[in-house]
This record gives sequence, structure tokens and C-alpha cells, in this order.
Amino acid sequence: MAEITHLARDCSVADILAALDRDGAVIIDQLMPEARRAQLLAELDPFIDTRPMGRDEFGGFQTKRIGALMARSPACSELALDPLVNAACAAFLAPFCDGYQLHFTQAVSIGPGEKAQMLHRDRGVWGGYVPRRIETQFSTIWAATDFTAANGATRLVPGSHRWEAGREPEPHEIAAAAMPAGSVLLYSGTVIHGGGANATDQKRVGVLLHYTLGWLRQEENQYLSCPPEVAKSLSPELRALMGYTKGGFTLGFFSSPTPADMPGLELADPERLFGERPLKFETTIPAAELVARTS
Ligand SMILES: O=C(O)CCC(=O)C(=O)O
Ligand SMILES: [Fe+2]
Repeated sequence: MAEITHLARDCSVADILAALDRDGAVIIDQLMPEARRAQLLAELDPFIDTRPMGRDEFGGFQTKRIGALMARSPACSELALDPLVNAACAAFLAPFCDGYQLHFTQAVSIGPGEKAQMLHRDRGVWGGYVPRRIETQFSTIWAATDFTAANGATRLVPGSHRWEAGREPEPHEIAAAAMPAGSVLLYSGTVIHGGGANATDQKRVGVLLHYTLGWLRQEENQYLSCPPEVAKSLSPELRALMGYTKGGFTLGFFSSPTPADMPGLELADPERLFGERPLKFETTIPAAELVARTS
């Protein structure tokens, strides 16, 4: 049976990158402190209890998916900024971008009786237009409850990030990302995986926080899930991670629809909306050099 490597929470970024390179996935056991997990469940449960069930084959019919986690859950915001995860993400995506951004925030509560989700590659959201040599995504699933083969632990095919398109896994090539609550599964956007079937009478809750290249469109529209009037109460670091910063020298500027709010500033960095200095790309590199670098 295929297996996913487990690392301890004092592991290094190099350990994580080595496992991701080999298998396309790795689990860090119990990275989340127990108090944060309790806070997380307290913040998510009111949404899980009241929001509607999924209505399609991919999303499931006994599964609830809760988005806008940066706006709804301070504990999830802390997870999104986790230093070890962000260091690993930055190193993993560095060959393909000048910076990365939050791409997708979703609590997935797989309920009793749910069938296994179809296996897929998350990079499919871009419709196959991004060449395989570009890694699109660094994905994380935080276990808010225990993940077991019986309750719907994510199924994942180690090594499939290197498979040719169209190759289907044999049953013995599929691993269950079984992990104790508080652990986190890290995986590449190119590895084959899917939610598992839940044969127990308890829900399985995972918090999916995915990151992508600063120049690719985000799957969850962060500016609608967490608009400026909500984002203004978040930290500048979190806002920048969500895309309230530029993703390149001119990528992502804005002009205010109400110019009186921005006197003297027509082409503005997103941070100016919050009265702050730009965190990124306030560069002194001469324009000619930037153009030469990217031509
Ligand atoms: O919930 C899970 O274990 C995985 C879900 C998933 O892969 C997805 O919805 O893209
Ligand atoms: Fe997925």
C-alpha cells in the first residue's frame, strides 16, 4: 500500500522540500497547537452547522464547504500565516514566480455516508493551459479532526506529480492521508488526490488553505470573499498574502473610483487603500532593467 511520509513539527524546510520533490506530498504531525484547534472548531462550527450541503458530484452531497475563512475565522488566518508552511511554500514556488499569494480557503466537512470524491489534480482549475513544467500551487489541508481511512482522510497518489497525463492509479498506489488532529498535509498542485469516503458517524473536518503563484488568478476571489471593508481589520501581512499587494512591478495596481480618497495618487499600490506603505515591489530597479529581465 502506498504511504505518505510523516515529519515531526521540528522538521526543516529542506526535509519538506525533499519529500515534496519525491512524493508530491508530505504530512507534518501535530503542527497546530491544541488551543488553536479548539478555537478553530469553535469558529467554524456555526457555519458548518448552518450552511448548505454540497450539490454536485465533485463537491459531494454529504459534504459542506465553507469559504471566506480569512474573513470568518481568526484561527484560520493564523494557520494561513504559519511560518514553517510559508517558508516551505516560498521555497517550493520560488522557481516559478516573484512571490506567491493565498489562492483558496475552505473548510471541508465530510459527513457520514459521503462517497469518495473523484481523484483529480488541483491545477485543473486553470483548464490545462499552464504547462506542466510550471508548478502552479502549494496546497495544505489542516486536520481539524482526526483523519482516518474510515472517516474520509484525503486519498492521494504519491509520485503522481511526475506521471504523464491520463495515467490512472492502481488501488495499491493510493494512500490515505491518515493523521492525528492538528496535523497538516502539504501537497503539490500536480499530485493526484481527492477527499475520502466517510463510513463513520462523525464528520471529518479539514481546513484547505492553498497558495499559488503571484501572477495566476486565484480560485477563490479573495477581494469578494474578504472585501476591503473587512480586510481593513486584518494584519498587513495577511492582506498582502490575500493579494492586497502587487504581484509584480506593475501587476495589481489600482485607481480609486472616488479620486478624492486618493489625492495626488492615480496609479496606487493596494496598501494605499489602507493608509499603508507598499510591502512589496516598491522597487528602485530602473525600468529599463525590469523590461530587459522580462523580455
Ligand atoms: O477534503 C479533502 O480531503 C480534499 C478535497 C479536495 O481535494 C478538493 O475539493 O479539491
Ligand atoms: Fe483537490
